[in-house]
Amino acid sequence: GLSDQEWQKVIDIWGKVEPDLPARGQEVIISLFQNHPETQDKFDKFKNLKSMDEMRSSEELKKHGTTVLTALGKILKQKGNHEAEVTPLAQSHANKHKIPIKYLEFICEIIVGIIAEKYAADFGPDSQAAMRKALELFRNDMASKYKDFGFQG
Ligand code: HNN
Repeated sequence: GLSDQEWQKVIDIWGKVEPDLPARGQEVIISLFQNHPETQDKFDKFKNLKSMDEMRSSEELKKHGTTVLTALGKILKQKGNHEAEVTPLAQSHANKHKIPIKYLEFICEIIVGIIAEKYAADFGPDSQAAMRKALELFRNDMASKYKDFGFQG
């Protein structure tokens, strides 16, 4: 797990990101689709978006980015006691959306990269390491739930 200090770093940086969730969420989803096109195929509602322009002007995509980062923020704020948040998410992402754990790795890496780019002054090496640990914990717990549900992930 993470130390109290590490969790504090995670909470602090998330506090900087939070006022900009729609913008950051949009960037995260677009970067995910651009760098890992196979992830876009998991969304019926976004399959039709081809060009960068179409992605940027999709209010639906921006809204989904906000949804994803809001869900992630709620999880991070639980500081590891996130069973109540993670279980339903693992359930839908395994059984309904069929999202491999690999895709969670992709998005976590993109999230760290975008925070580093946009909040460099507040996201030093220690904060970055703490955030990586928190995201890894989230992924591990998702993976363990996936197993319970019999989804290979
Ligand atoms: O659980 C649900 O189905 C509710 C909608 C939702 C939420 C709250 C989804 C979601 C959907 C349904 C979208 C809809 O119908 O509006 C789909 C198709 N996700 C996906 C697909 C892929 C996906 Mn995710 N999500 N999500 C959330 C919340 C959070 C969330 N999702 C994630 C990844 C990496 C992928 C693969 C492309 C993802 C993450 C990392 C998070 C943050 C905890």
